[in-house]
Amino acid sequence: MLRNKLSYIILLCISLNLSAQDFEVYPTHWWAGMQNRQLQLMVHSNTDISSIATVSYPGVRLIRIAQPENKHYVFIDLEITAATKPGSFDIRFSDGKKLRYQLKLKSSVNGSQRVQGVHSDDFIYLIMPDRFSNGDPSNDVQVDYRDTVAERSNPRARHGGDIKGVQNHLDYLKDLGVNTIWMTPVMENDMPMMQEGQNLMSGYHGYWITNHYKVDKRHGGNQAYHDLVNAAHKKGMKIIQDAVYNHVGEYHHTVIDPPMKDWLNQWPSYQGSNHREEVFMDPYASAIDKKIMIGGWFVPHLPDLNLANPYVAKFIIQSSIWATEEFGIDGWRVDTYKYCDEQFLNNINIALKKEFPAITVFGEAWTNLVPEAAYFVQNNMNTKFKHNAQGVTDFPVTGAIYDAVKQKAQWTEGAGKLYETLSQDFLYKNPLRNCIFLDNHDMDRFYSVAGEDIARYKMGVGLLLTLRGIPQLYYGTEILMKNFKNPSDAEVRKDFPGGFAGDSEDKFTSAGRAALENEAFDYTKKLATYRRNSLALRRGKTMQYIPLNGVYVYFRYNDTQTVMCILNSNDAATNLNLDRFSERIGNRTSAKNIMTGNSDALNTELKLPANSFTVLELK
Ligand SMILES: [Ca+2]
Ligand SMILES: [Ca+2]
Repeated sequence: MLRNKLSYIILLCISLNLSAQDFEVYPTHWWAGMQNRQLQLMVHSNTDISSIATVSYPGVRLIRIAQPENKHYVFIDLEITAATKPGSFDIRFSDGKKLRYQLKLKSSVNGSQRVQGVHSDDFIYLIMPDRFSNGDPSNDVQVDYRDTVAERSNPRARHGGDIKGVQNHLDYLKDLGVNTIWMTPVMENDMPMMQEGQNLMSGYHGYWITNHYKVDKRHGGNQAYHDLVNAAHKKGMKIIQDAVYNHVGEYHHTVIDPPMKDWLNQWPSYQGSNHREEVFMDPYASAIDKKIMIGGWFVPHLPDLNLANPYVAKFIIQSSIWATEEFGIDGWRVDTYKYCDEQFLNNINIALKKEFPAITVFGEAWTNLVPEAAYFVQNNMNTKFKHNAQGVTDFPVTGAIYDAVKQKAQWTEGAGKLYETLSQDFLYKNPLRNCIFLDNHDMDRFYSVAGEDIARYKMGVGLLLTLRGIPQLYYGTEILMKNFKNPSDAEVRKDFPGGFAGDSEDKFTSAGRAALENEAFDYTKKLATYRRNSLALRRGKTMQYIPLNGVYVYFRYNDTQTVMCILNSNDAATNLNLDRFSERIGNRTSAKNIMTGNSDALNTELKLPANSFTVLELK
């Protein structure tokens, strides 16, 4: 009797296993009409899957089925011809199981109303959604996730901010002069809180991705992301998605049940990356150092993807194409760029560009040296490997801005450093495609770097909005949020005051801001607004002059507009003789000060306030 009952239960389980719900398939759906006719499906089940299958749908051809060591998986290569119509079809396996798959209609407005690319015309605002604004308190805790802590008093836990909170403040951002939003990764991070040093830390920052096809439910899920992207596009704004190709969270589904032995970069015992980008361009580098740079893990709980494995590469490439088409995002920022297999990086950029000709990509390559930053983008250097990314996060310029703001301009100190750094731009194919910034979620906040000195803060913001490149502001910098990363990153990732119910202050409104905060906000807004209407600042050429007597001068100009930018790093007011700049001033006789609005005749001398940044449009 007992035996019969058991076999009944087993039979029931088997019949349940025959249902389609037992499969997970990645990409979760696809589109008819894609440029690349090939699609590789990764099908996963909790039981073994047959490696024999058939597909019957007009225009869809099954090219190949491959089964890796782990029989829970098959990889199915399909060809989807140009004539294929949107619809659904079954993939039928020889053991009777079947899988329903959907081809949707591809958007016809990519490149115009969505997937537009992000350029030097734009002004990016970087947001950590968990810390910006809580638009939906009901999603703060998800009981089916591994981390159910939402606790604003804990700097290392989730605080409950979400995508709806970002959408609620689009008008605030637009008013500030921002037109592009980059959020730290929004995809699912279903990880428990992890031990980092002495503390338990959550994946509130988003960089521990566990599913590339689901937006984290605490951020509002896929629907909230759709809503934000669509609302932003309606307001003429753009969205950058933050990608992580290098690693996944330890509870990613392909780590819990790996498709094959070499899905991850494996070592006999734990091997961390050496974090030394020199290994790529160093003529004296050893092979083992390079192998450890690429194949070593970022930290122990972030398994390193073997991007040289064609199945892994395809999985990541298709997930990036999927997110671009599904949500209509306008550009990508790629985390930990320099830790990835180099050929993979070029391949994914080519694949994205083929599908979305207007898409733009900039990678995070944290280095203080221009040749190293230039190495990871299209450049003019004679290197063995040529990268094809359009832009890079321009850390060398950030470091030079810090010097220019904090020190008096000398030979290589202060603005001398900035002058020297920009002189290296000949290494880039197009430095205007670099993302330039004063701070980000991994750095000390700029107002603290500037010594909490509003004059030096304005010098920094002035440089940010007038130098070549795509300027990026970190949330809260416009309202003087401050702190060093001491004792941890959490200090520079505090909640935006007013973003959460019950906040005692609301700094999204001028009434809620202190006078000095309004001064900072208004300064940023005024210059951003001017920049938005100035082709010379957005796309113009640059001419810089050797810093002299503590004053650094550069021009941004095109055929119709000349903007003169002057950084005075002296602690006293300074007179600047203009004779030296006649090459660029030419026959222009008046100057409009962008910040004061005053227009004056251009005399032979300018009076510069102490520690100041002056922007003049010459007529
Ligand atoms: Ca929430
Ligand atoms: Ca790696």
